[in-house]
Amino acid sequence: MENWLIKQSELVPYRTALVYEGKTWNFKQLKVVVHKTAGKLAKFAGRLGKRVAVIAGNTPASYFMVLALQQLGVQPVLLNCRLAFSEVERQREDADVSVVFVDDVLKKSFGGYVKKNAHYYLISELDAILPKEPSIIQSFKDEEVASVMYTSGTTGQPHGVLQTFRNHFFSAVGSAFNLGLNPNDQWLCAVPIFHISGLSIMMRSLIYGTSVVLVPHFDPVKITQILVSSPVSLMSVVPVMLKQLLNLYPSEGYNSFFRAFLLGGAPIDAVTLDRCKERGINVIQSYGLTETCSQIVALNFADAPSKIGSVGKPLFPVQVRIASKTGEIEVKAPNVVQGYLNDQVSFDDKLTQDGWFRTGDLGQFDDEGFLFIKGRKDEMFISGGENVFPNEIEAVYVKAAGIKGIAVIGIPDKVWGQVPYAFVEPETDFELDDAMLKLYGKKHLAHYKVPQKFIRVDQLPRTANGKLKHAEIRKNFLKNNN
Ligand code: S0N
Ligand code: MG
Ligand code: MG
Repeated sequence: MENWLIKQSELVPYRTALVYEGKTWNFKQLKVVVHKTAGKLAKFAGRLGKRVAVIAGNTPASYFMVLALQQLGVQPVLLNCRLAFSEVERQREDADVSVVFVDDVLKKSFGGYVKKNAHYYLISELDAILPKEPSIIQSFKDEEVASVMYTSGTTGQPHGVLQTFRNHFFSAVGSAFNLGLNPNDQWLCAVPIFHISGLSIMMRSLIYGTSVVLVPHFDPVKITQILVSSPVSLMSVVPVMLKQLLNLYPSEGYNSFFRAFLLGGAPIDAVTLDRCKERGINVIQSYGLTETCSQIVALNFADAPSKIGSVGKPLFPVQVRIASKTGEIEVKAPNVVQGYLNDQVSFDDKLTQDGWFRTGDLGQFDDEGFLFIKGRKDEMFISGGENVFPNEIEAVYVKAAGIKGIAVIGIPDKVWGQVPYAFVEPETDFELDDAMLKLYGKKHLAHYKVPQKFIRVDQLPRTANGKLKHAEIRKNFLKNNN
């Protein structure tokens, strides 16, 4: 494939590529600024290695950095800015990365680490460097890794998902065949660019030659202003975002080019969707994973109003199957990644004998072929669009003083969808203090993983071979608290 950035700078040089807080870059300017960043990276020459990590904010600086690395044939590893430093370090080491760029907007959380650690740099440290002529790759190879993102699982540590240029390309194709493509489309990106929800907006922009409107933070008031006054046509959201935007929906509606919200990341309630329908707001529900480079199933404009609750039909390049009436969703598609970094065994474990990827999500097709999500095979739950794996939290807490056993459960929450609660078996005669337990969690885990409540129990229910019975704990808790 052509180098997408160079190609668009030739095909549509004067079309807007990026809008950020009143500034715009067309594709020609985007190429210039990205290649300049690539030229500055020459200073790190030998040290860049195969992969470079970016703790990205939703800013042009992070965006240019990700593209610059791709232009140099270096794999950008996008790290979640909400992670605790120990989590970041684990992923950095796993990815064998010796240079980490931290967006300056994250100075508050990471500034101290940048000072203390030789591997870490603020992106602004490049400002003073005079760029050299960068050695830009002329074509994107199908199987070359374009981005790496970490996802947790039910066993072991988070895995680096290896997303190739071909994966991104077919993901973009599937979305375009469904939503249609307008050369004047402007896609608002308020979801993090370190998630595939955000990065896929960037990759689509490069593949389609359309604009990204990037915002630094999810501020519903500011975003509503943008949706009213700028020609934004699409916006990706998770449920918590859509609900807040809906509460601010203005009587005059959004700008006349607005086409739809692309909703993904977590299931949403029917009441919210009904409220959108009453107001004539198009919501395209979708379903996708980091391992599928974003959506694989989505509704279309015609069916969305009548198929509330469904995530739609498999997109054009995608095959989905479910073995029984309600069962695990399995997928085969050119946008399914080929592996996890350093752990092909775990990835291959997720493939069926005939090569379909097992998602861990449960689903059901209706008679017309629309998919409905029916839960999870494991204990994973979603908080504000972030996947949370209880085993990861439990593994951190069993190391804490005074904790003999711990089970973490996703409990329904009005704002976030679900949040973690911990059921704790204290060591005998040990006084556990909630504030200390929270502090301990915040030191080792991203804040959204830290249990909101710690409930003492005498004994956690376990199977004969010692496995925690999460379902039983959840059932009992909900029964006693409803
Ligand atoms: C919802 C967001 C924006 C909330 O973050 P916000 O408002 O920036 O919070 P802060 O001001 O930083 O913090 C305030 C307090 O709130 C806590 N907090 C923040 N986030 C969460 C959370 N998720 N759960 C629980 N608590 C949270 C903070 O910890 C803080 O508390 P203290 O002070 O105690 O620290 C933010 O969470 C967000 O951006 N969420 C969305 C993430 C996302 O994009 N997920 C999608 C991941 N899935 C995929 O990428 C695959 C699907 C996909 O590709 C897709 C998804 C959606 C749409 C389209 C697609 C597609 O297919 O293209
Ligand atoms: Mg440093
Ligand atoms: Mg212990």
